[in-house]
Amino acid sequence: MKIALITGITGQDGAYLAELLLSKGYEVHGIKRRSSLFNTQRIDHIYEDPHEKNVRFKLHYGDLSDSTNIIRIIQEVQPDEIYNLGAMSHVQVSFEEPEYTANVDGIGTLRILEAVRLLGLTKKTKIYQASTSELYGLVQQVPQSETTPFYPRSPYAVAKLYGYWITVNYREAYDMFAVNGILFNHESPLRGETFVTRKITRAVARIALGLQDKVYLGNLDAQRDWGHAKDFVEAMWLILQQEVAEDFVIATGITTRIRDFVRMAFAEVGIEVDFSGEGAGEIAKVAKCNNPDFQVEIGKEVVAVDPRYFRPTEVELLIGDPTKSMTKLGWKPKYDLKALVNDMVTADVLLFKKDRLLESSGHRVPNYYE
Ligand code: NDP
Ligand code: GDR
Repeated sequence: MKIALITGITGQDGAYLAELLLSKGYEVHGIKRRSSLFNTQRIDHIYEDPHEKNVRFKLHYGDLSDSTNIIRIIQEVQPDEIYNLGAMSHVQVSFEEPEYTANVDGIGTLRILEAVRLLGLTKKTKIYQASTSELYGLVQQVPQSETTPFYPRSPYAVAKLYGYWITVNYREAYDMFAVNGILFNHESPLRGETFVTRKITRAVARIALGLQDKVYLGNLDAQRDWGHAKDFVEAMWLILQQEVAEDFVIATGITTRIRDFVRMAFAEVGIEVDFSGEGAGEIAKVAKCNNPDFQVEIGKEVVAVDPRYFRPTEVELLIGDPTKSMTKLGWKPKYDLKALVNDMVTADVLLFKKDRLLESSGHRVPNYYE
């Protein structure tokens, strides 16, 4: 039985990857942070009681800022594969926490690599580093591929740039199987609530159900190459199954503006929206409402731009070239953007029907305006 260790197992990708590896017969270990409240909602459905025998899913307390903790866990687990997904992963928040982000996302990667080296596991343990399309930053060329130069545009991206190069360096210096997956944006119903797609699908569900009036967003002109996280974790696994350690871009090859994602998400609940105005003055109003289940007034303003969500430096255009991953890995995404949006909106409508039920029976339902 292969043994995998996943950092960031409580995150979106960690949850899908853990599920995938368990289905392939792996013993899966994950590192979770101590938190004052339970933080395992995304993996509760695969949790196994540690008091039982033959448990294949095990969690360890840890943090990427703590070298001794990382060394001890890797020594105990003796993993065949490490997936380093743990990170302070929010680009805008990284402007507010630049040093912490550098420590966890940059030096955290070094801690994993160095632990494997110090423990003499360089020939046994393969390492996957969660690199990102944010490395491309300011557009140099499109579509972006494995050979496109990097120009990071946030403390997050700069920290990930260190993670990228230290992974390449350890591969070359110590002949380790250490590789980067340069993944473009990938989303799902498990996506964190403050990333733009999930913020939109949650708001669409809540507006349709009469729980919220409107949503405030930032730059609606940015373009992203969005895929489904379920497809993308499959690629992570494939990258570590190769004979040769190499870096891969994982993307769909199609890019879409934030504004069009908004349109698509509202369309899923039968609402058509019209945008007007420009920049910080842009809004969207309901033009049509074709779903008898959701009665939203025509002309109601449901989206407004708030400059607080503008970033000091923005990444305007991402569009990936997945040719290498499609040919060498045989990877092909199953979800297109329409299917992704449908999956997310459907899940959020279901989620917030629960809130509506609570509200109708007198419980206070909090507002979510992040
Ligand atoms: P999430 O934000 O959903 O999950 C991040 C995970 O990292 C969580 O489990 C979080 O724990 C954990 N974490 C945060 N800080 C630390 C720390 N100090 N020590 C240990 N663990 C920590 O991210 P995703 O699942 O979306 O992304 C996974 C990885 O892939 C990240 O590294 C991200 O930067 C990268 N990436 C993501 C892309 C995407 O589009 N999703 C695209 C390209 C790269 P907790 O739950 O306690 O907060
Ligand atoms: P990104 O994702 O920065 O690409 O990083 P995010 O969803 O946060 O932003 C995408 C684009 O949408 C614009 N935007 C807004 N973003 C947020 N969060 N909230 C808003 O209200 C809003 N309005 C407009 C942003 O300006 C941006 O242009 C994600 C993360 O998962 C990273 O960890 C990962 O590395 C990259 O994707 C690839």
